[in-house]
Amino acid sequence: MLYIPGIGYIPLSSLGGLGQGLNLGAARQAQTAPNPEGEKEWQGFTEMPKITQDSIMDLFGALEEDEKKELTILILGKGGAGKSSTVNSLLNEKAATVLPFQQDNTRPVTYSRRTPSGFVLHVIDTPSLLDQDVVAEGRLEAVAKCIKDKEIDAVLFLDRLDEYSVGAVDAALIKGVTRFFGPSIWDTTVLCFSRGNESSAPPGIDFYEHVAQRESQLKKAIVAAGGKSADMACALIENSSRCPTNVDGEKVVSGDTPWITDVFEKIVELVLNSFPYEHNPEVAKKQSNPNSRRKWLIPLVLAAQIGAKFLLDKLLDDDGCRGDENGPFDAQTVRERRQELKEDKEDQHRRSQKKSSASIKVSDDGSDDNLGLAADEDDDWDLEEDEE
Ligand SMILES: Nc1nc2c(ncn2[C@@H]2O[C@H](COP(=O)(O)OP(=O)(O)OP(=O)(O)O)[C@@H](O)[C@H]2O)c(=O)[nH]1
Ligand SMILES: [Mg+2]
Repeated sequence: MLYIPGIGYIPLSSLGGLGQGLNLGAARQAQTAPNPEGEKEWQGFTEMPKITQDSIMDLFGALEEDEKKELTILILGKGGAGKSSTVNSLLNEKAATVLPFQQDNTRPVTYSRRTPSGFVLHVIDTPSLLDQDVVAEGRLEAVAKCIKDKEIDAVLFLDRLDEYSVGAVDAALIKGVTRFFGPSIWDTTVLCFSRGNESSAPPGIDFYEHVAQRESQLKKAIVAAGGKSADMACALIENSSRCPTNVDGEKVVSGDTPWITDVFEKIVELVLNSFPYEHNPEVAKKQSNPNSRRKWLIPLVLAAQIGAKFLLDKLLDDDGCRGDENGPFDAQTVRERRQELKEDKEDQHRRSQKKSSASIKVSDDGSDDNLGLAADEDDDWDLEEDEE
């Protein structure tokens, strides 16, 4: 080990041999590189069961027919949800670091790029977005930086199937994601449950009932945070090496679903039917502010209400001129009634004009202090309401 002030201890092996000269800038960069480009051949693909390879190639072929030559997948979820393990399972490689006993929140966003037969697959693994149960703004920023100017075709939002409810921490995470990325991020999301094997259901509860329950809880939390979840697909994942396999060697969940193909299928279906997500902080801020959403509708609704009231008043008045509970009036009575109604209205109008000019006179004099004070108090009240 070599100690370099400002950098710390560096293993000699990482310096590539002392004879090659010490490039300290490069050594520092190697230690802190936030986003190593993980571009390489997709070795793990050739080691997948043949039937999985064929299915994935068919799915990528469907995207290519739709003129899409790249697929970018972003993985989000709380610490320990199984994000990195899922990246490794989907790529069938050890691309992301998995820590068995602790959450490593210091690890940056990990970016993997694979190029199977000319198609480009990008997978972005993220650290937990929570720090001690509180949404970590810095990590949200780090993810935003990594996906800047990128089209995200699908987000996999991961949670654990062996948990039984959406707790306050999960709700805070969902709210944080919605606030930071905007509610539209959920339009590009597939909900995924890791530990998707049958033993993850609580004792005595049917497995499928448990899955439906977990799915509905999470979707409710997404809707409560301002997102949409009606069409959101849901997939089960089992990253454990003990995951059962079918006769073709594919890992299966819920009886006989080869889950890797299933996840890719749901991703591709989503991509073919929706627009990719692009992070724009301004748009996200606007979308997630409930006060600014649909504000433009307020004057239209008010105008419609006033118009409807005016029409209804007119219809009711005219109805009273045309008849009563004993039946319709003759033409002469209708004319007389309408004339009476017109005179009544003119009279009312004159009276209200007189009243308002009289009240202006009183406040101009300043002779009635109480009246002036009450008006001031009313004004203050109006102002507070406006500010709200
Ligand atoms: N049995 C089982 N264990 C899993 C599964 N997915 C992940 N694990 C285990 O859960 C632990 C955490 O998994 P990770 O993949 O590191 O989780 P993560 O979401 O990346 O966690 P952070 O990076 O800390 O946010 C590891 O011990 C994994 O082996 C799964 O589907 N089944
Ligand atoms: Mg991880």
